[in-house]
Amino acid sequence: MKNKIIGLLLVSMAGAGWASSGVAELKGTAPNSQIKGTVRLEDTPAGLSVKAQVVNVPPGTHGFHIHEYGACDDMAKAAGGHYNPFNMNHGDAVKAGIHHAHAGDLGNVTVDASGTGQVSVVIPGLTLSSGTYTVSGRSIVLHEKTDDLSSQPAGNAGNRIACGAILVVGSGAK
Ligand SMILES: [Cu+2]
Ligand SMILES: [Zn+2]
Repeated sequence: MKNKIIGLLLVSMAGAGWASSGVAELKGTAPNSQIKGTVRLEDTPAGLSVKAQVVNVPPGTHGFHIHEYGACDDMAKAAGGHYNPFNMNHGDAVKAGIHHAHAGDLGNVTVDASGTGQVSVVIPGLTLSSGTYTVSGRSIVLHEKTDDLSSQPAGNAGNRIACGAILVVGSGAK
């Protein structure tokens, strides 16, 4: 009986895939920056869930993307461009999907008068670390200005004010 239950458990885990979770700790890119943030990433049946909380950010809307490389040196220029596995134009991956925008085009984070902001999006077709279009080892970048979701090549969002590499912190059945 016990073996049968374990067998069923293994079968159901294999069917669901190995859900995994990750985090990117955002840090301000300027030497004296107080900007901080935490981005939690999780594989869900609907796609990659990305939930961010930021503090000490100037009020307003700020472009928010997955960039290609997990490096934040040189004011986050080391992060490269927006993650773009399908060679698309810049846009809105949340609304249009990863086949009609850069896959890393997560939109904007709205920051209130206290300097705090949060955003929660799900991107179908991306995963944290299993499959083809994975984001672990890439980075999350917060920008100075609003991403207009249409200007090329990056939404006219200005400088990269915070950045953090995406790390896998947990995996397995939940
Ligand atoms: Cu960006
Ligand atoms: Zn883009």
